[in-house]
Amino acid sequence: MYVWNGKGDNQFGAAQAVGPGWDAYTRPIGGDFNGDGIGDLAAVRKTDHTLVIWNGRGANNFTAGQDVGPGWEPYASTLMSPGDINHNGRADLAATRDGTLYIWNGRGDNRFGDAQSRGPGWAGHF
Ligand SMILES: [Ca+2]
Ligand SMILES: [Ca+2]
Repeated sequence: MYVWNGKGDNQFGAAQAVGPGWDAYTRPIGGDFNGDGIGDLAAVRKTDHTLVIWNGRGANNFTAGQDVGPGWEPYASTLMSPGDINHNGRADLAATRDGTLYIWNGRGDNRFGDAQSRGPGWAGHF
C-alpha cells in the first residue's frame, strides 16, 4: 500500500510505501475510527470476512490490525466511510446489501453500533 500525503493546496507528495500484505484485504476505507484525530484505515479480511481497523499513529505509520467483528462479506464491496452522519463527533460506516442502505454509527473506539437500515433503492448509487 502507498500513501500520498496532502500538501494542502490540492497537491500531494510522492508515494510512500506503507507496507506489504494488503492483498489479503478488500479495498481499505479511511476515517478516524478511534476519535484521536489521526486518520485510520478499515477493510474486510478476505479469508474470514472480519472487519479490521488499523489506527494511524502519524507519520504514515499504523498500529497492528484490530479485529472489529465478523460477517462483513455482504457489505465489503460497497463499504464506505461517509464521515459523521449522525453528528455525534464519531466517524460512521455505510454500505448496501441487496440495494438496502445500512449505517453503523461509530462509538469512537473502533467499535460501531448495530446496523440500521435506511431502506431500499440504493443499489444504483454505490
Ligand atoms: Ca484515529
Ligand atoms: Ca457519528
